[in-house]
Amino acid sequence: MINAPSTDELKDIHHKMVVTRELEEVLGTYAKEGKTRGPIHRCDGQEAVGVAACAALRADDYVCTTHRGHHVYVGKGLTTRGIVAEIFGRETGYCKGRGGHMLLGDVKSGMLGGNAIVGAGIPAATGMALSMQILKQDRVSMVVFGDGAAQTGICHEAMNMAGLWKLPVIFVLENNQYGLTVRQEVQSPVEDLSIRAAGYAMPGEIVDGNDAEAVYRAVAAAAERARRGDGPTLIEAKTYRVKGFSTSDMGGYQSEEEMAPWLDRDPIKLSAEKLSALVGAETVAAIEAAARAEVAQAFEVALSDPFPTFEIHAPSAAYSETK
Ligand SMILES: Cc1ncc(C[n+]2csc(CCOP(=O)(O)OP(=O)(O)O)c2C)c(N)n1
Ligand SMILES: [Mg+2]
Repeated sequence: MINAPSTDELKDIHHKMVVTRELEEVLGTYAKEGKTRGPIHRCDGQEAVGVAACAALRADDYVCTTHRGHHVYVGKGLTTRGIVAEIFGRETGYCKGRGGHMLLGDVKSGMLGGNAIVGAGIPAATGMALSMQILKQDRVSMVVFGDGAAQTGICHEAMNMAGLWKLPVIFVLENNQYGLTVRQEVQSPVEDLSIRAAGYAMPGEIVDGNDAEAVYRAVAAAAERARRGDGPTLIEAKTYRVKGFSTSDMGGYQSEEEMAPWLDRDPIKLSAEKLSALVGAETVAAIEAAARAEVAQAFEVALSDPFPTFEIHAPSAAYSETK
C-alpha cells in the first residue's frame, strides 16, 4: 500500500498513543485532587491524529499544535518526563516550567509549540514553511488545529498565502466536532471543512481520524508533495472529543448516544486490533505495559524535580534616581 507505515512504525505509534492516554489519565487524577494549575485539555479518543501525523514526518520537520496538544508533543518524540515536568512547572520541563501544558515547545525536536490562542499555530506553521522555502530546505512544517480554529480569519489568510506561494505546509484539521460547547454545524455552513481547500488551490482530503494508519498515509503523501515543491495540503481528520472541553467543563451537552459509536471506535482499540493481527496479542500487551511503566516513571521522577528559582532584582540606582 502506498505510504503505509511499517510494522515497526505501527508499534511505535501504538506505544505513543498509549503513553498519551495514560499521561492524561494520570493528569486527570491529579486535576481532580486539585494538584494541577489551570484547566487541562485532554485529547482522549484523538490520539491517532497527533501521534500518527507526526510519525509520518521526519525528525527535522516542524510542527505546531493547539491547547489540546499532548498527542503531538508525544508524537514528535518529546520525553514523557520533560512533558510532565513542564506541566507541573518544574525546572526540568521543556520550557523550564514557564510554559505549562498548553505552551510547551522544543525547537530541537521540531516542536514549535502548543498555543492557547485559537488558530495561532496556523500562520506560525505557514511562516515556518515560507522560511524553509526561502532557505531551499526540503523540510516541511505541519499544524494540527481544531474545527473552531478553522473559523478564524487568520486561517483563511494563512491558507491563501500557502496556496498562492506553494508553501511546504501540511494543514491537519482535527475535527473533533466541538469548539468549547458549540457543535460544528453551528460554527460552519459546510459539514466537510476540507472542501475549503479548493478555494486555496490545494488538495483537501477527509480521513478517519481514529484510524492511525489512515492519518499516517495521508500525512506521508502530503509531506511528499510538499517536499516536491507542489505546495500545501489540507487533511481533515474526523474524530470526536470524548472528554469535554477541559477539566473545568461541567459537561451535559454531549449525549451518550452521540458519544457511544466514537467510544466504540477508540483509536487505541482499533490500533491494538490491527497490530495484534500483525505481531500477536502478547507483543501488543507488552507495548502497552511498557508505555504505562514509562508514564509512571516519568511522574515519579518529574514530581521530585525542583521548581525554578527566581532572582528578585532591586531597582537599579539609575532607576531610583528618576523617581
Ligand atoms: C483567539 C481566541 N479566541 C477564543 C479563545 C477561547 N477558546 C479557547 S479553546 C476554544 C475552542 C477551540 O475549538 P477547536 O479549535 O475546535 O479546538 P478543540 O478545543 O476542539 O480542540 C475557544 C473559542 C481563545 N483561546 N483564543
Ligand atoms: Mg474542536
